[in-house]
Amino acid sequence: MARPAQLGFQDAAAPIMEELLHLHDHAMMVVFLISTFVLYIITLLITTTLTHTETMNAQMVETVWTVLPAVILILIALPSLRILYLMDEISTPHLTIKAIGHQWYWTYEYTDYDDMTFDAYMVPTQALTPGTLRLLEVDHHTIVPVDSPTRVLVTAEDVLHSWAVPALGIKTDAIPGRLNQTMFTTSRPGLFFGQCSEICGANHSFMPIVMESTSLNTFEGWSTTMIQP
Ligand SMILES: [Cu+2]
Repeated sequence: MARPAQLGFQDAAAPIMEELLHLHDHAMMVVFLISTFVLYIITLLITTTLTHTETMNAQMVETVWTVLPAVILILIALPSLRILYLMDEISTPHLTIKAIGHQWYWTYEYTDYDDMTFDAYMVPTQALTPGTLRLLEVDHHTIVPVDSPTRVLVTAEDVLHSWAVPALGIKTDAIPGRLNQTMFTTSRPGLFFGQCSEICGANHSFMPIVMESTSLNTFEGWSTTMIQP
């Protein structure tokens, strides 16, 4: 989860998120290099008396300052495209969850089971128990087995919402009449918090998402209690 005054990303809980963190660090290195270089040039310009102000031709340096930025852009674009296609890949999921956005709660359907569906409402502040998180806790966690490829089908029933869990590297629009598909595999057990990420109305801030990654045994025990008679 996010900490107060946090500057970077949350720790990755899925392989795709680790890839995204690497891309971010890679891009930031390029940014720092360019910024340092530009700062150096600016310092030179304001501390040096300029000479050769009549120069009209500089073929060599013009070639370099055209080609070099292009190469740098390609060095950022290629790893980015690689992750884009990795995120798009839906490989034989072990489990499918349908997340439906409502004003203002999420409904989850485990479509591999008959009649396994529940609503997840935020726990109001006055009903919180010690150790739970204000504005992030929900009454029903969405539980998945750890290390299992899980597919999420995201849609909405009323207005636009967005199903987002930063630690898993997921943000998918929930659109009425459309079924968006995304995929994640949790790499460790834990609670991963997210929030609706598309302004959807008065209680947009109060429809959080809690993904709980547990062992397969715990998941199976929980799923039998959740199936409606
Ligand atoms: Cu929403």
